Amino acid sequence: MKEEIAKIKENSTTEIANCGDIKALSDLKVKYLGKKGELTLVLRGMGKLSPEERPVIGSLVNQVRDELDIIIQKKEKELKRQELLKKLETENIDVTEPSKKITLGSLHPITQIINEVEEIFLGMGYKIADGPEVEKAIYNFDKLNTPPDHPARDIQDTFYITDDIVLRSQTSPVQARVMEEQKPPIKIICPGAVYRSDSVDATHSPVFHQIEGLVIDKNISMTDLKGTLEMFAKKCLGENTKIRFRPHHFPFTEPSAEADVSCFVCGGKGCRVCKQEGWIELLGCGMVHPNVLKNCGINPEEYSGFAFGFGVERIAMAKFGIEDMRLLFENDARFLKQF
Ligand code: 2NM
Repeated sequence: MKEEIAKIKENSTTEIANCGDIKALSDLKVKYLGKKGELTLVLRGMGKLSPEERPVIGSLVNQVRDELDIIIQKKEKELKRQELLKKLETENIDVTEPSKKITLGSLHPITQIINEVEEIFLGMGYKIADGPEVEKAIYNFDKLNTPPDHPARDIQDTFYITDDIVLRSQTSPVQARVMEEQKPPIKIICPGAVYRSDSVDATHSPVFHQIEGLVIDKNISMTDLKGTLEMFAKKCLGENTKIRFRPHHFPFTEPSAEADVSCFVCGGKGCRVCKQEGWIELLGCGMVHPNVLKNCGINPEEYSGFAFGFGVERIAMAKFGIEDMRLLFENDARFLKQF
């Protein structure tokens, strides 16, 4: 049996020494030291030995096992080192080679304006609300005091999904939903995409973006509206900006107005951006119509409020000096990266 063990030791030592890769080495480990390995089999055969021989052979096997373990570990280290050296030789990197250019994107001008307006109103204590773009006609129109015979509801002007579901033509349905769900005081702005059946040209697109605002509380008056919008205009367009209000009509507000701001390019003298007017139309606004409050579950005897809305594309075009709205939707990176 001693010879058998010596043979195993000799063979395994040679095989390990000649072994060329990690996988083969691990196979050898199993072959000699594994559960069914050659050394283990020797131990199993010890039953045949005399009681005197057993401990002698047992300790010899253990000694060989320990030796093999050490040889294998050494070999493993050596093979790993060789592998690394080979890698370093074949996979070397030329650190002086010019790298691929990483181009960093930028926020779309529309997103930039929305973010900026959100910051201004968050600073005045407003919350941001949103809602579905595919909306019930009742929220888009009826609750907002826009009756079935109103021209805005014509299929020429609005995209209908079914008779009573539309692509929202304004973000005010979000405000109607908030009025129904929450008790005043309410101070929100609603940014988002809206849809109108318009043909594409330099100033129109069937999808564009709006930001609408709504404030409802006790004793809200037109002075709150004017002060808020003046503050907003100054923060958005510069501290020297002046604002003026002209009477207008909207179905959901009474009284209603449009607001112009002094041209932020020429300061009011007249230039290309304001088309020599000195003023630029900024937004529509008004005191929320009592019917709208009633339709949304708010008592107009107890509460009043103001609302306003504007198109984000128009503001972006004026602010960035973009003359054709289509450029904002074509998403040509060469155009967009200028802003
Ligand atoms: C505008 C102009 C004037 C408006 C009204 C409402 C609501 F929900 F309270 F009735 N939301 N937004 C409003 C008022 C929007 O956009 C030009």
